[in-house]
Amino acid sequence: MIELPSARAVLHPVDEPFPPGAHDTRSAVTIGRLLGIAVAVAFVTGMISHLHQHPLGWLDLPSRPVWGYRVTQGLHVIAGIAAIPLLLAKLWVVYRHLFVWPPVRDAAHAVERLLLVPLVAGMLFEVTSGLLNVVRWYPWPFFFPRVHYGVAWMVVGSLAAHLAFKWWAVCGRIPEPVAAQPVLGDEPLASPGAAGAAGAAGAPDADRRALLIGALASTAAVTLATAGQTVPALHAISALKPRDPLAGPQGLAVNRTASAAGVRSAALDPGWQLTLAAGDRVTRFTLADLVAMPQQVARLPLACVEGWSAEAEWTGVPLRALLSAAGVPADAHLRAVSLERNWLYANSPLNPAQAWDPLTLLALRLDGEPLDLDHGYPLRLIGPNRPGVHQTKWLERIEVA
Ligand code: HEM
Ligand code: HEM
Ligand SMILES: Nc1nc2c(c(=O)[nH]1)N[C@H]1C(S)=C(S)[C@@H](COP(=O)(O)O)O[C@H]1N2
Ligand SMILES: [Mo]
Repeated sequence: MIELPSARAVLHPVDEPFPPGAHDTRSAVTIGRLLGIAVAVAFVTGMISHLHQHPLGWLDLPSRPVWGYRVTQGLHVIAGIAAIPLLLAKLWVVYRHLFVWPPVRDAAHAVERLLLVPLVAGMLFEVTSGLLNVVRWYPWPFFFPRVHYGVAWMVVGSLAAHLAFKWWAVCGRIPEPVAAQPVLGDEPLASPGAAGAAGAAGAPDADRRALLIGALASTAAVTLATAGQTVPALHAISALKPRDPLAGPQGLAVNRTASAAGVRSAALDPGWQLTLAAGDRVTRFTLADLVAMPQQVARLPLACVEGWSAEAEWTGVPLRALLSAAGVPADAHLRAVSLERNWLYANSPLNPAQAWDPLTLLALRLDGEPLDLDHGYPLRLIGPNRPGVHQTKWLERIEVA
């Protein structure tokens, strides 16, 4: 009779032991903590971005600090990219736990293992979809931010469960049946430090250190290579910046050109006017009217949701000057509307704090020169602490929402 190898021997061939240190609980916790920090930063900053773009009726975000969105969304993409090597390192450390035998010990273990599916799949989805968005490749039919947002909750929920289960296990509340012990030189969860005593081959501390150094070095490398799209001090050394924020007309990147937006002739029309509509009170301003008004100069960042940002000097009419001239109520929520049509980012909301902030400008000039057509000529909105998608170009109307 031919003897078949046991399932366990197939999954864990006995003659291929893993280096003990790089796959033990301590490594899982060390890499897990770093990954946990990156996910926490990405989650919190992602929620802030969501609140900017989907304002709650009862919570108006402040218009300060000026650099608020630049920092939070810059951090989002930095933490998200840093999570990629950390996630790979974490999966490398723990993957053979996925093949323990028997696969399920009891009901609690079944739930724990089931929740690894949304955790691992969700993390892989978040980093893939986020990265593809940043490099502006949209291979899917769905609206990226909505799915990325939903999966963020799924990841954080299943991560909380993962941490609860690990904490429970590490605290020894789950008796570890012998058959379910991690295999091959690994140490039992409840007694970190046992691997050395088990007499396994290799030096666990050196393995662990090598793993940690490798993970930290690759995380630092991807961060330094990309973060220069938002951190000015890294601009020169970030060779793999997804976007160069300084490359474009007037030394500033362009997200969508006037031609792509289909606004060239409307924007260049000498009869262009800005309409301010508050109920049935409608006021119109020609370009000459706006140029003749007192001008305000402000250094403000343009901070794209995709994580690139740059500061520039903007000159224009403070929106509040027009609002008070037209008698718009101080508690009104407004909408800035572009000449552009049928596009998600052709208009943007302004809450009262943003509308009346003295730095919220209807900008006519960029770095001292008239706006380039691609930067929103004849008139664009630029305000403090706003996502780039809300810095509406080629303005046509400001209306009470
Ligand atoms: C998105 C983040 C994370 C993912 C995708 C992830 C994934 C995994 C997977 C697939 C396993 C193997 C299955 C198992 O042992 O149950 C595991 C084990 C483990 N994880 Fe995580 N994890 C994450 C975050 C964390 C964090 C933040 C910590 C703690 C600081 C942590 C601590 C652990 C521990 C202690 C183990 C058991 C390792 C062992 O028994 O040797 N994990 N993780
Ligand atoms: C690590 C886990 C991650 C979590 C928990 C997370 C979470 C979020 C959340 C909640 C949002 C707000 C979505 C909305 O406005 O409805 C968001 C937006 C965004 N995330 Fe992430 N994210 C993660 C990773 C990443 C990565 C790795 C990248 C890129 C490398 C990335 C890039 C983006 C971008 C570009 C947006 C803006 C989308 C838009 O408004 O158009 N994210 N993220
Ligand atoms: N009308 C209109 N305004 C717009 C956009 C757009 O697509 N249409 N893109 C926004 C986005 S996503 C960003 S990041 C900024 C970029 O401004 P810039 O092209 O002048 O750099 O413009 C914003 N204003
Ligand atoms: Mo943007």
